[in-house]
Amino acid sequence: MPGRDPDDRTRQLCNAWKADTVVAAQVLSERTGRLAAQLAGYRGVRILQDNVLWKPPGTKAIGFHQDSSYADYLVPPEMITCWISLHETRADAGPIEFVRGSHTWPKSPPARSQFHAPDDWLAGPREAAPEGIDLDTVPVVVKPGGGSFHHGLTWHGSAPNTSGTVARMALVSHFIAVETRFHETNVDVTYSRYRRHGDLSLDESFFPVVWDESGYRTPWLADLPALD
Ligand SMILES: O=C(O)CCC(=O)C(=O)O
Repeated sequence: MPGRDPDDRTRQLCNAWKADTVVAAQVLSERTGRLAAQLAGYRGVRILQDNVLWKPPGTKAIGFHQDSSYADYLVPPEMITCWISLHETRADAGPIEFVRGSHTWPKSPPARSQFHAPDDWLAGPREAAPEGIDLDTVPVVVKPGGGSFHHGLTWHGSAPNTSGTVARMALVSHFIAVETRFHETNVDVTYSRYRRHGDLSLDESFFPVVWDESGYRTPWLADLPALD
C-alpha cells in the first residue's frame, strides 16, 4: 500500500514461507539446505527465519551486522545464511556486500549498528575490525537466481540504492544446525515465543528440518510446489 512504509527504507518480510508456498519452496529447498549444512559442517539444518527484501531506487542502507549476533537465545548461538537475488544486481543498486575475512572476527553485540537506514552503515565493522585491518567490502553482483552463502560471523549489509532506476529483491534463508536448542535463560522477544514449557527443543512446525545427512526431512515439506 503506497505510503504505508517510508519510501527510503528497504522493505522486509520475515518468515514469508509461512504465507507463500512459492517462497517456501525456495527458502526451504532441500538442495539449499544441503549446501548450507555441508558448508557449515553441520550434519543437518533447520530454517530459523527467512527474509524477503525489496530495495527500490532511493532506499537507504542496511547497517552492516553479523547474523550470529542475533542468536544468543539459541545453543549453539550461530547460523549460516543463503542469499538469493531475484534481480540482476548492480554495484550501485545497493547489493549485499561482505567484509572480506570478517568471518574470523569475534562476535559483536547487535546494538553496535542500526539495522535500517543508518547514516554510517559501516560503523559496526569499522569498530570491530582487528587493529591494522582496513575494511575491504565485496559486493555480490549476480544474475537473477544467483546468490551467496555467508558464515554467521561475516559482517555484511548493503549501501544505499543510488542507481536511480533499478530495484533489487532477495530471498534469504537463515539456517541453524539441526540439533540447535533454545538457551535456558537467554530469550528473544519474537522467537522465544515458540518455546514450550519445560522443553528446550525446537518444534518442527516452526523450525522444520530442511536437510539432514540421515535423509530425514520434515515430512510436510514434501507438499511444497516443485521448483523448476
Ligand atoms: O540484502 C541485504 O541487503 C542484507 C541481507 C542480510 O542481511 C542477510 O542476508 O543476512
